[in-house]
Amino acid sequence: MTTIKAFIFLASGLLAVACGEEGDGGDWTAGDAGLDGSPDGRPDGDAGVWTDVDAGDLGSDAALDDGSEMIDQGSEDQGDLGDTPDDSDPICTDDDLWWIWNLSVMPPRNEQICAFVRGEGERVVVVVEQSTWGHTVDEQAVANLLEAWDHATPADPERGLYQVVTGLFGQPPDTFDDDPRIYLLLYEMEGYGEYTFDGYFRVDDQSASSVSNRREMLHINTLEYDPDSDYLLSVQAHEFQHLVHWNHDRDEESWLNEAMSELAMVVTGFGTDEAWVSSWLHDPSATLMADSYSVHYGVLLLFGTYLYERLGAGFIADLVADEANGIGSLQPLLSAQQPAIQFGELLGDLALAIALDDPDYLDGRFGFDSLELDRVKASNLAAGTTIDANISAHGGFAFFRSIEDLSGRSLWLESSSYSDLAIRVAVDSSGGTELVAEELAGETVEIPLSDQAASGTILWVTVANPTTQQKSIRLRLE
Ligand SMILES: [Ca+2]
Ligand SMILES: [Ca+2]
Ligand SMILES: [Ca+2]
Repeated sequence: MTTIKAFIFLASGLLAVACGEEGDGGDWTAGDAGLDGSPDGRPDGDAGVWTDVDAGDLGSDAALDDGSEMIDQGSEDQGDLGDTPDDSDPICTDDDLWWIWNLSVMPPRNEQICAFVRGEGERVVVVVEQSTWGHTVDEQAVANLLEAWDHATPADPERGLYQVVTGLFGQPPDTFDDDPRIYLLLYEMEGYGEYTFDGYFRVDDQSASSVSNRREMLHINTLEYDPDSDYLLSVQAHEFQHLVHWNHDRDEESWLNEAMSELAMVVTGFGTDEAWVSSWLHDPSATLMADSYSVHYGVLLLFGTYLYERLGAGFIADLVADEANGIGSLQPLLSAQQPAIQFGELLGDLALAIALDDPDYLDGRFGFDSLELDRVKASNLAAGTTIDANISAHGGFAFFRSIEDLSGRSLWLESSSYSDLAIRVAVDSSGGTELVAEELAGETVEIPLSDQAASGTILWVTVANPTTQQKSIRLRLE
């Protein structure tokens, strides 16, 4: 069994898991939906099984397998939604039925479950499925959730998850219920095949459709983790960012939206999605600007955190608020910085920051304050040997490292596309970090290294490719 943690961001349609049957996905329409899967504990590789599929009709009655089971919650019912039970085995009325996605089938099926309000805070309402109450969720867990959302996070003892997330990313919508609180619907989600899910933001709930809960809400799975565990609180911060992002920009590209949700995990302090980051550092081949079905949370967390640390909270708020998408949104905001920054430069600096993680060097742009990174996997650059490397398009990275004595040596780089690649050469020694070269030009470049020769010096060469085409580079140390 592969345990998967999944963050699901669903836009107008929905996504489905193809699980090796990607060809079958073509029957459905995804629109700009995005679904991301992440196998817990072994994040590498499996993300690719998630596939965008067409589900254009889902969310309407017509697409349901069994329309007869549906109960249309008209707006007249909304005032009664969210009952608090007054005994241990409350009667489930229509008002206590909540729409969910049954993710044990693909495409996910709209169904209803019986759930009751078990806790109300200033900014959050906790609703628990009847069969889950007393099984995987109890009063203490609900109390802990209210505390975490309303009052304190590991990052800030004075601000809860709600304030930390909205303070950085912006405000959530309040479309239907005139209630500014976020509803957490906790239940035990069945997995699909060998995959399980942690939670999702269901865009249907932000529509007026007959399968909408017409609430600002997040769906959280309590089957694998306690709802008040650091891990699931981190997931709640991640999903909450998607709800906030939805309020500002409904069609942002998955990778950028997910990078912000990963940043939400970092800034609330419950966790930093360590398994994904570690996975990427051990195999940094996944690209930054990947398609929605192949995003890698590790590199997205690094990117989102880097943006925040280098450019500040105002930049993040502006980015989420900007209706332009992807690099089309990032570049104008970067150009407005003093001095202006090119997106490619930023990726080049990020690559070296990942390699060195030295926030004390220069202005801190080559390190992370919030993260302590394992060493990224790098190709060994031995003296006298030539390395030919391809750098993937759409934000591919490559890392090279040498522990050779640099006395009398030069690094030779050869590429026909220097102006497109963002290359950084640096040494890391007991005397500290030193940037040796950046912004290289010319087809062949010699970088003399004798001045950098010192005992224990490590040479780093990092390359990032911000373009839409694969690039190649040749390296030689001699
Ligand atoms: Ca609301
Ligand atoms: Ca947009
Ligand atoms: Ca945008």
